[in-house]
Amino acid sequence: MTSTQIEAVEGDITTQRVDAIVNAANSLLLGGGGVDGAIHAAAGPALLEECRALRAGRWHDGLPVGQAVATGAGDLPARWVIHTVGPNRHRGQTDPALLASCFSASLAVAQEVGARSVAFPAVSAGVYGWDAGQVATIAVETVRSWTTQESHGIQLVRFVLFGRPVFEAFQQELAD
Ligand code: AR6
Repeated sequence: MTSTQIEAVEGDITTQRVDAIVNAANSLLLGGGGVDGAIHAAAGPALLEECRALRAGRWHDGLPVGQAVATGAGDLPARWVIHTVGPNRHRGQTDPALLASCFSASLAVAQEVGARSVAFPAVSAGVYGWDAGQVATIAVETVRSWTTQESHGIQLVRFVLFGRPVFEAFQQELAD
């Protein structure tokens, strides 16, 4: 089994030179605000086209919370975008297992497509209203446990955080 480096950086996920970046999408998969908007803006129309195709096919009714699906990455330096839908606290989605599932399902998809390096944003820590510290705890625990229990070829998981407080929450969690 590959041993995985897990790290946190402060920055913009759209510029990351990794195989796959994870998008904190919504179930409709057609773009939105936050990191989703930034990824679609940087990737260009090819990404939206692929997302529309997913909605026309398997994910006709939308991607459920906690699941993940890959597309190409359009104009981004990454090769794949892995879309996941975080739980929305404003809709009463407060189960930590749903958020953990976003990270484990995204890693499983990364493994399926053959990505060796994956960047994650702080899924659900923005519009969906989760506390950044709680997201950091769940994200780091889930990635650590998935990468030590599953058979995979993922060498690097990088959390890419927007803003100092979120970055520090992840740094602290990784130091424990
Ligand atoms: N790079 C890295 N992180 C970013 C970037 C970026 N370019 N831009 C924002 N963030 P959010 P959610 C951070 O709201 O809470 C969208 O409209 C942001 O500061 O993007 O899962 C979707 O379409 C925060 O720390 O995602 C959904 O409707 C983190 O990314 C909904 O928002 C997540 O914030 C999803 O909400």
